[in-house]
Amino acid sequence: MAKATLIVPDISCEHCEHAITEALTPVPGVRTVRVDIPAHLVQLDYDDAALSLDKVKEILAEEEYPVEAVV
Ligand SMILES: [Cu+2]
Repeated sequence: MAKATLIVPDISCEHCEHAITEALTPVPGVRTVRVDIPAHLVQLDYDDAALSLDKVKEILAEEEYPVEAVV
């Protein structure tokens, strides 16, 4: 298990939260997704044996929420 916090500047409202949650929750290896709208963050618990952060970034970029940084 691993945790990551992704900075996603384009998160602005509940629509964004919903879109990101819907995009990531079904991905194999994702355990929990939490979106912090005012902080523009996605907090992820995931299985790093099954899923890479590069894949997560790719999925978010496809949803038009590019990841600025991982902290
Ligand atoms: Cu939004």
